[in-house]
Amino acid sequence: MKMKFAILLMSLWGLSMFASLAQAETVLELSGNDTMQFDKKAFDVAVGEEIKLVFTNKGTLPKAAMGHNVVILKLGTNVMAFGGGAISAAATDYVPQDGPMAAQVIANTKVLGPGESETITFKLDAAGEYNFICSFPGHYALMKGVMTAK
Ligand SMILES: [Cu+2]
Repeated sequence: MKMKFAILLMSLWGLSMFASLAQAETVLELSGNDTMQFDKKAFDVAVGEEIKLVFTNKGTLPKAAMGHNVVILKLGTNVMAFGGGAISAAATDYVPQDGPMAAQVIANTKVLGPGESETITFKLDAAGEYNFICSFPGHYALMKGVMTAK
């Protein structure tokens, strides 16, 4: 009887190991700083895999002056047009919530102040080069990078 229970426990453990392997996810870490820079400009990820992006503002300047966010943009989005247009969405952390620009956003963080961190989860469903930017006014020219899904 005890033996059967042990076997049951072992097989449950095996199942949970398998489940955690099947749900493998990619964890990416990115930060922004007071000199208006991301610490990384390029990531390689797998198509369809769950991506966990941990974004941290490592700066010390006040959020109103040097806040940062991350916006992952759909394939084919014009970064300059999006960055310019996003300025009008101040009430929603410079991420438009309706219209054609909202449809260009795959995922985004809020605008973070000094020392703040936020984790977002998303998937990239097709191979290609996805731009990411900070859409805080004036930052997208410097704060941008590419996430390549293969
Ligand atoms: Cu920024």
